[in-house]
Amino acid sequence: MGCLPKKIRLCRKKTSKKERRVIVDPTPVNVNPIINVDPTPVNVNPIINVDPTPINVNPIINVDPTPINVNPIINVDPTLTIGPFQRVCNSTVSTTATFVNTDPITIPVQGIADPYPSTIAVTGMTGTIAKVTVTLFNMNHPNPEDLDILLVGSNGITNTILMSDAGGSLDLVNVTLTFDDDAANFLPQLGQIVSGTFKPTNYQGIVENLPAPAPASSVFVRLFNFIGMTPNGAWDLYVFDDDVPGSGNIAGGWSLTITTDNEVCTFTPL
Ligand SMILES: [Ca+2]
Ligand SMILES: [Ca+2]
Repeated sequence: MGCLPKKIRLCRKKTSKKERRVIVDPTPVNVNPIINVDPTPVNVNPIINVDPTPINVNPIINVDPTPINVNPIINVDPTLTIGPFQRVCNSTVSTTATFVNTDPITIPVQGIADPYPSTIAVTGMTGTIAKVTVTLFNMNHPNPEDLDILLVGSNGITNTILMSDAGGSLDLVNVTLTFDDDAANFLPQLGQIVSGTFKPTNYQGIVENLPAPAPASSVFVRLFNFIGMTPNGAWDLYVFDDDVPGSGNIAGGWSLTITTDNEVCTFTPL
C-alpha cells in the first residue's frame, strides 16, 4: 500500500478509477455455455422397419390353363337350315314291318292264359302308325265262344278286342286268324270259324273287360284305335277263357304287322 492520505485519495481515486474500470460482474459469463445435449442418441440414420413379407413387384397372374377357344368351333348340323324357312310336307313314305312271338299260348278250361299277356317288342320303326294287323297261329279250342282276346299297344293303354264270344262251340283245329279292319267280314257268331282274315269281332254285347293287368277295354272294336301312335315298345296280347268247359291253345304264337307313315318334307330358306 505505501500511499499518503492525500495520495491515498489519489490512490483511491486512481484506485477508484481503476476499480471502476475493472469492476467485473462476478456473475460468470459463460462465454462457452454448456449446451445441454440430450444423451439419447439421435439416430441420424434411422432404421426403417421393413415388412419382411416379400412384396412381389411382378405379381404372378394365375392363368386358367383351360384353353380358351378364341375362334370357337360351332358344330353345324348340315341337315338343319338356320334361320327362317318354309317347311313343306307334300308326301309320305310308308314302312311296314312284322314282329313275331312264336311261343305258344296255353288256354285253361277257364281263366287267364299262360303267358298273360304274351308280348312282342316292336323296335326300330319311325313315323306314326297308319295300320296294324294281327295274326294268331294254329288256334285249337273246342268252344271258341269262350275266348276273349285283347291287343294292347305300346303305350299300355290303347287297345282293341280282337275276338269275343265268336264261333259258338264248333271246334277250332289249327286255325290261323288274321284281324284287319279292312277285311270283308266279321267272325261268325255261331258258325264254324275257319282260317282267314276278319274284322275284329265282339259278340259279348257290352264292353268286354279282361282280368287285370289288362287295361279297360276300348268300346271301339277296331285296329284303327292305334292309328297315329308311336309303334315302338311292348305290345301285349291278353287271352282269357270266360267259361267252362273246353281248353285250348294258340300253338304257333302270334305276329304283329305295323305300317307307319313318315312325312317327306322340304325346307326352303326364306
Ligand atoms: Ca266273353
Ligand atoms: Ca272254356
